[in-house]
Amino acid sequence: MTTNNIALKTWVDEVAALTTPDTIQWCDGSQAEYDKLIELMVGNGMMEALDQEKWPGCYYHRSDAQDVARVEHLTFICSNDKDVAGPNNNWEEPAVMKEKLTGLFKGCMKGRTMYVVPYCMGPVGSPYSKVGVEITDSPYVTVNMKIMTRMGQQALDKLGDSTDFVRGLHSTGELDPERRYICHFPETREIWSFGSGYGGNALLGKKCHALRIASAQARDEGWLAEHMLILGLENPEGEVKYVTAAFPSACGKTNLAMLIPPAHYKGWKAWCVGDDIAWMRYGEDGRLYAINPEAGFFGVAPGTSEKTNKNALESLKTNSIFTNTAVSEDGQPWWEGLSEAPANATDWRGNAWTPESDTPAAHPNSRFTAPARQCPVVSSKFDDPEGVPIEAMIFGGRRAKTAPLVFEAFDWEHGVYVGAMAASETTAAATGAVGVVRRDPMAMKPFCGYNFADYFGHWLEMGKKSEKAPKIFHVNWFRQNDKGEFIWPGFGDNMRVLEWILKRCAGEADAVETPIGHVPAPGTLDLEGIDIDEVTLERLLGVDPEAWHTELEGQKEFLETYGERMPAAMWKQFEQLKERLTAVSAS
Ligand code: GTP
Ligand code: SPV
Ligand code: MN
Repeated sequence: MTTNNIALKTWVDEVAALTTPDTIQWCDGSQAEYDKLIELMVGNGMMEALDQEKWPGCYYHRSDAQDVARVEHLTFICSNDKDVAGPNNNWEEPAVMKEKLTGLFKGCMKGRTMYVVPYCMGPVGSPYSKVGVEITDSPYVTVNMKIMTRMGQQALDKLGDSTDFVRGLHSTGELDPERRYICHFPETREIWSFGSGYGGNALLGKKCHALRIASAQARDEGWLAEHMLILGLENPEGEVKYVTAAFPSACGKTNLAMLIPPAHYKGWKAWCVGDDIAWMRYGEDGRLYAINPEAGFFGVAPGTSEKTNKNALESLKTNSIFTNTAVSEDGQPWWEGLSEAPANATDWRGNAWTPESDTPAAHPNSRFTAPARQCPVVSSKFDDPEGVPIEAMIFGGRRAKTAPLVFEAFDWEHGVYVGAMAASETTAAATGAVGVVRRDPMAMKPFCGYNFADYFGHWLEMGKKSEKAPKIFHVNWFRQNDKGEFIWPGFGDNMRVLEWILKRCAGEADAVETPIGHVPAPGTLDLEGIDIDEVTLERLLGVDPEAWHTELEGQKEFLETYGERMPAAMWKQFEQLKERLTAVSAS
């Protein structure tokens, strides 16, 4: 590992002086280094080797039972001005937060190794990629970073002697939830994370850098950093069109990103560019291009099966890390929904488990970390420095009622409003209550590094930059009947909705205008081979004015929270929606 970067070396020295580790290890990102770290962790019990014949290169980690998800109430955006962080974020003055954190970090790596982990978000050769360095005392974090990012020497080479890198400081501390903070300093492009070893709290390249810091940087530089999958759809003629989709955590991005089209879609192929984050900017041709800043998947395990997501299962068969799933007595990872339950297993807490146990074997937010390159349908453009051109952007969420299966926004400005008003039932990806409907604008509620009012303003500006901006849609796979059952088959069958979306982009499908947007005209949504009766279809595509009037009240309340800062265009969209809804109610 070599670098002459003075700024980096100086910072590493400063951090070492503060945290006093026993040793410092600069990570080169090599396989040998990775293997040694795994060996170290298998030796000290942090990792367990899975059955190496069936799961070559796969290992298991059980995190602290109090440390199994992102902690939104302990996540802070410490911009200089509170209003810049906005009502959507927890805020503290940078100097005050740094003083508090300095106290926590002081001497925290005593007896530990400090790993210096340089990483590149995005293809190393892309001018749109960004370098970061995470300093961490967790070997688990270090090996995960190797899968999730382009890590090590390649990132240092890209950085050269530039001072332009995100500085991420991480320590697991004592894993005490009372002494846990995930803090971002957007102006100085710094992240300080203390007291957690889990996922989005600790793998700083992901949500902390690629979304919270990057969204603020994107605002300054005129691009977009979004919580979106990137998917290519190839038609039988071999033409590939790309879409992005923003759904909240655990609402179907990984699944949609590698979907398998239904049997009768002969000659159609779906290609995965990314499953969680998209960085987008306009190309010289005026089209919006997306790159995936990540190199791996940190996917939700429960529900992942041959039937729902075969490509994810193929991706995670080798060289993967399983966190908080269950492990069968013969060393197989297992989770609810994967297959028939093993007769005897150890659950995510480390307790003996059998199918008769009345608690889940895997934590609902248990995850796999798998290299994206192992995905059977990884896009040939995965490493393309220019990224892929986007036809359509899709917003969505988990809504039992109100939101129809799909609708198209009238134009960009309306589309921004639709994305901004997205709401979803909460999931196990963050600590707190599950199943409560909350507003999650553009699936960015936990990840926007600045004031949502300014963020919507930035989105509105992005639409004005080009005539060729993508079309905007909204989907909902999670509509339920009165018995609480999903009425849309979902998963691979979501292809049907994607095809309608692509047809709309090409001007090839009819739609019916409703107060909230355009829904598929009768007969334009391909329902061949699935059992959807008229009543169900009506429920799927229906827009209930009464439910939407209630929804309007929630939207108004939300807009008001942002006071004067909320762009006038958003209020205009609100008024227009209200008028359209009132008109249908009166008729
Ligand atoms: P994060 O990694 O947290 O950002 O989540 P994600 O958006 O990638 O969600 P993921 O694809 O992992 O799906 C989460 C859960 O939703 C899994 O249990 C899936 O089985 C389930 N799911 C995904 N797609 C569908 C669908 O179309 N219909 C239904 N009913 N469930 C789905
Ligand atoms: C999410 O919660 O949206 C995730 C998982 O993708 S984590 O990396 O923990 O944020
Ligand atoms: Mn996510």
